[in-house]
Amino acid sequence: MPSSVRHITPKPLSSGAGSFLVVIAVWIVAGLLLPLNVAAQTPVSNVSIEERVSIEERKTAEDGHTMANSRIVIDDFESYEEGALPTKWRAQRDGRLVPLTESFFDDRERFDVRRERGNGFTRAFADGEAVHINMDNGTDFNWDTSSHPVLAWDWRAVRLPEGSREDQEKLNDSGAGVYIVFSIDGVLIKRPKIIKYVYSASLPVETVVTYGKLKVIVAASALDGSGSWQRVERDVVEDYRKVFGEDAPKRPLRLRLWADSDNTNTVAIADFDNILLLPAR
Ligand SMILES: [Ca+2]
Ligand SMILES: [Ca+2]
Repeated sequence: MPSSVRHITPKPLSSGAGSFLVVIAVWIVAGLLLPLNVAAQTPVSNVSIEERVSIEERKTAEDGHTMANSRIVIDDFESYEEGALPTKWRAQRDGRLVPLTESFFDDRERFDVRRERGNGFTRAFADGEAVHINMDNGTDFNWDTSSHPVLAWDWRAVRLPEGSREDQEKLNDSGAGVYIVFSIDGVLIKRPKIIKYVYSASLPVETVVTYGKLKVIVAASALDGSGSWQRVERDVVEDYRKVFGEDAPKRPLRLRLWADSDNTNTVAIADFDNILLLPAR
């Protein structure tokens, strides 16, 4: 800024010459500042609206691309203290999900978080009971089967319900289950379409058992052993087409981890970890 501007001394407004000098000073200062303002805005105003839209579109496309190509961790059970309840998940009451609290559990049914060699996981325990924890798609996690058709998880059958068989209603218990509610159809009578992946005590892997719109798919079997961790990856879009004969909904409604031993009145203990959504293979 030229030094002449700084040295202007305002005079009382009552003086005609003073008023004139003030007007001149304001005019000079405004004239000098205006280019500074314009300069300060230049980086923004030089980018046209079209260019800005194009930058935003590119950014969004890149984000979408990254999302579509990366795995989504629903829960790896690392964020909880040992012995805590896995509270990212919720209990179901009257069909709705509500916060998971101790009031849902007792000495015959429980889900809690354990640690082994530093790794956190959740353990389901059911003594003559059925127990589950749930997440709703869109609220608790975000699942689009068109970008992420594969649901993966690790599980370990510590104790499977003795004598259970998913293909006989009276013996229908599964020591471990991963259950997806895809849709609920019907106005008066609600009919959910469900796939329940189970760790069966008795049936071979890939067995499918139908209970109306509930399809049970054996994803692991005690026939192949139990007691150690197993990784399961299921293309649910492919499985859905196989069991329902149609395209899977893009947005399943609910995900559930499950253990039951109520029909055989025995004990089931199962561990779950690394619940993931994977992009198309
Ligand atoms: Ca873990
Ligand atoms: Ca049962």
